[in-house]
Amino acid sequence: MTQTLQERRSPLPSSPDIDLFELYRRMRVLRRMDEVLAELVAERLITGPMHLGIGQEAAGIGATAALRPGDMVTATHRPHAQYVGLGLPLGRTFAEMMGRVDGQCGGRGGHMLIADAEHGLLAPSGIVGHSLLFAVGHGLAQKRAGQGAVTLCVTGDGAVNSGAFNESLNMAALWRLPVVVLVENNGYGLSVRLDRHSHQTELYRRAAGYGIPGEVVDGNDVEAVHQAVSAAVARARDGQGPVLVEALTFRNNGFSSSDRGGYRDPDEGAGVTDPLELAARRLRERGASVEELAEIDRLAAVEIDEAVAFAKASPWPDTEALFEYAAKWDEGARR
Ligand SMILES: Cc1ncc(C[n+]2csc(CCOP(=O)(O)OP(=O)(O)O)c2C)c(N)n1
Ligand SMILES: [Mg+2]
Repeated sequence: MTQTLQERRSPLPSSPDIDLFELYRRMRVLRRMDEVLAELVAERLITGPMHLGIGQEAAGIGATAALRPGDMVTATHRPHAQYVGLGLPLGRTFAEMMGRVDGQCGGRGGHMLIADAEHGLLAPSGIVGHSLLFAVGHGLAQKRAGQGAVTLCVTGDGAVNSGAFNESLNMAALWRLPVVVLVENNGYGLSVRLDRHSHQTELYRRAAGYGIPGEVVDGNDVEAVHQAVSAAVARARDGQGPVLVEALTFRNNGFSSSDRGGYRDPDEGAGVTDPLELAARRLRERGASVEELAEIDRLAAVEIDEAVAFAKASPWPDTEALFEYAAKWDEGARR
């Protein structure tokens, strides 16, 4: 078992027949990543806002595991599950978050704006709802290319009342684009509770308005998410158009590192299923030993430690080069 886990240390490409062990391993790596990121923010080795996904691991990990190489993902300001799920090299990812030169974007993107075309992650955006606009573009290109590739568009409950959400879903449906929209419904858009910004709180029902299938799934159950998104992806790949999947989950943390709190009941999270505990319990019921699970945890911690060490050793970008780069973009924008 240990041998197998060692082999699994570097993230595998996504595969439709992935097992719960691998899904659990990815969630463990992601949880550890976010825990360590909170420490790096406290140490001011990372500055700027930080959006963690502790408690929401199952949605992003289950969904990305339904993809295959050549597929595309558009993410939000809370994208770490996509980074881990798509198998981004985490040393470079931490370097990016710490503003170092070895980051995927040379340290210019920060934690939420990592683009990594090789791993199927393009056009990140911190603008709420924009992941849908990009997904329509990718989906149209994929449909024209005719290779059967699919775009997974991750968005949050906070985006559902944006114009972009409505316009994109309408176009995706009209053109039968190979797009799967995953709404990570964690009950809050920033500090606003879902029932205060949306009269219809069962978000999957909106699919009916676009004439596409809509499904709701337990977003804390990684296997349930994986299954639902796999079925939606298969349908999209088959040319039958978009599907809206709502994953019900819970945001354990504040909105970001700058959250001042005071807008929710401290007991709200009581009794909410922890996705990692659920998966571990299920693995135990299926015969995994305590030691095997502990080994997954240990290896996840080692993987993150190594990624952080890589990032800390990475140099800062050259200041002159940063100015030159910014000036080049300014010039492009003026043209
Ligand atoms: C168009 C736009 N409006 C407002 C914001 C500020 N903003 C950033 S994230 C966010 C809430 C997003 O909520 P949700 O989509 O549910 O994602 P979550 O933070 O819950 O993961 C808001 C209002 C923004 N980035 N873009
Ligand atoms: Mg939300």
